[in-house]
Amino acid sequence: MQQKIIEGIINGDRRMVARAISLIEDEASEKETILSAIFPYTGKAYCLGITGAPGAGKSSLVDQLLVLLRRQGLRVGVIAVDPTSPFTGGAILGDRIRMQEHALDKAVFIRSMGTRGNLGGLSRATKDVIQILDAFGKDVVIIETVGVGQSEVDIIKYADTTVVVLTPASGDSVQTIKAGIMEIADVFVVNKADLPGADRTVSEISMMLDLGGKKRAWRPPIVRTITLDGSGVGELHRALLDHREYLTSSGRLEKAREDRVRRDIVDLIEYKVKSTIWRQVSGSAEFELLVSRIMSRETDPYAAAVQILRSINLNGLSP
Ligand SMILES: Nc1nc2c(ncn2[C@@H]2O[C@H](COP(=O)(O)OP(=O)(O)OP(=O)(O)O)[C@@H](O)[C@H]2O)c(=O)[nH]1
Ligand SMILES: [Mg+2]
Repeated sequence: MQQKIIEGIINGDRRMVARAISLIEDEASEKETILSAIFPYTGKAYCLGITGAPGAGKSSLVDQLLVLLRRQGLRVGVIAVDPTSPFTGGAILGDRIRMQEHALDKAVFIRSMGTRGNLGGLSRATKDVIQILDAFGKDVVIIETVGVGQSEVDIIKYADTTVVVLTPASGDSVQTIKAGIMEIADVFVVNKADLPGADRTVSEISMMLDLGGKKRAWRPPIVRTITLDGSGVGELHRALLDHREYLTSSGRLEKAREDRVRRDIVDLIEYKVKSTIWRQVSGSAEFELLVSRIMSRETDPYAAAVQILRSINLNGLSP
């Protein structure tokens, strides 16, 4: 079966891609064999991250970008990640409906993912799905994620280019928007520019970029868009191409991807160690005894952690 899935992915079989993604979501043990086997076929896809507040217009923008990317003849994968919603079996309805016309287009693959609170986390799963879509032959993989906290900042770290979508309507002054989100932007979009206050939002972002006065090799452009009539989407597309060109010609793309490999290995080691330890410890009699002894102040968490570590067997780390 694994072999069938692996060959399916490489040969462009959508059903096998969907199967592999389900295995990743289930944290099935087969997933590692599959990811290892397809790895030689990865590294070609360009990864685009789109984040912003709920309802900022991310899906509408992706929808319109898809049209331009398809016109370039590119094959595109879209992963809509919602860290705030539980896993729903592969569908965030709104995204489904809006991107429907592309669903008929065989060169476009759209999939939604929600959180499952598992050890590997949504970030790990997203990374794995990007790999699958890469090996599947997608030229561009777009990750859409709601910008609300740390988790989606982690997700977006897999993107080569990150777009942060803001709106005038949100009433958020730019200063109040989480610093973490502002820092990851390679391109800013002020969407819903048909609504009042767009100019102010643009100038607030611009002022923020000038703060600190440090000279940037890349100053994130600020693009206004109205997805209702598509205005500004062409400009956004050009800004994305410019950023990609900047990354490629400066050698930063290669460097960033190398850094990602480093982080990825560390993450995987941590994940394996953590899950192995947790499988042995969680709910064990020793663990529970230590909890009650800590409660009665016979021992303390520091001593308990050391005691548990001594009894852990890390040989034969589980996947
Ligand atoms: N006025 C106006 N409304 C827009 C514009 N773009 C999107 N909207 C509306 O904003 C709402 C949210 O759009 P989505 O594209 O679903 O936004 P999103 O950021 O993907 O939303 P979530 O995935 O739920 O976080 C929809 O009702 C859109 O019709 C725009 O340019 N102007
Ligand atoms: Mg959306």
